Amino acid sequence: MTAFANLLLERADAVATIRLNRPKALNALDTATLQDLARALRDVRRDGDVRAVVVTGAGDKAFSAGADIAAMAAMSAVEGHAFSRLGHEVLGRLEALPIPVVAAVGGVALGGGLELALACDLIVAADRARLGQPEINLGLIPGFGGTQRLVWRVGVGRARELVYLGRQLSRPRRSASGSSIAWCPPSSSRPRPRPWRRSSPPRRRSPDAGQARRGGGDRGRAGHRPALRERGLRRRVRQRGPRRGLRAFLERRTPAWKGR
Ligand code: DAK
Repeated sequence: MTAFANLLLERADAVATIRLNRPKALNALDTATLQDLARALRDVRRDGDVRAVVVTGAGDKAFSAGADIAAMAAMSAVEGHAFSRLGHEVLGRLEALPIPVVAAVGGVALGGGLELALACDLIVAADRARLGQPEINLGLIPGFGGTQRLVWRVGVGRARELVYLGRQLSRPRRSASGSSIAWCPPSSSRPRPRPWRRSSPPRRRSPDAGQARRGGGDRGRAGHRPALRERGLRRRVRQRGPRRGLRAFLERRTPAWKGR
């Protein structure tokens, strides 16, 4: 096992588990955590024996509650832009791994936390998990490529509900076929991150599977890289709305919005 400051990297058999390890802050993503994630991904890429990756969060409550609100509240516009850039870059590297990646979501996956899960190939969610993009409540928009990846994953209508209205996804009462999220049955408190059968673990499969998937499976969206809309993002971080929202969260009160 490798222990980074805010993250653990474990290897069992041919599966590498990347565990965000800031449970007291609900595994919120700050610059140091994103940098740790980049380091862990570099190690995974160098390890030729890894056939699958599981990304998860420490503790029972959260996969990740998103970008670190306290850290963002203290950022200048330039720092905010660099933070967003780093998030894009690291999630892009995760998405580009030539092996299947599973997000095992045991609690909340909100904001940047859901964006992290969306950069994984599969999302396996515990019964009590909640997934959403609540940035709108903070005067922000998803800043790590979620606006694009969410549309690819759940369709444009559902994505708009999540992003514009801040709605959250929880386990549907009836299992909907074709759902892009695998919900675990009510009896299971933790997600079973291994969607493969015991008789057919990743080591038993051709390593080409991941390569094939990268080459063919996602061809429909080739050329549609998540846009880091620099001017738009820079404008957002300079505006007062986000500041108001971020501060209100930290002070545990409802933000008083002004203007449109
Ligand atoms: N960041 C930092 N700390 C967080 C956090 C977060 N996102 N979420 C929770 N925490 C901390 C809390 O402050 C609290 O810390 P202490 O007070 O104990 O020190 C601790 O985690 C436990 O949280 P709660 O006491 O609130 O726990 P509850 O069970 O009552 O509530 C909750 C759990 C997940 C419902 C609640 O914590 C919550 O609503 N959290 C915020 C979720 C959220 O809004 N996520 C979105 C974050 S914004 C951009 C760049 C990036 C982004 C956007 C734009 N640009 C540059 C343009 C990304 C944005 C986001 O992801």
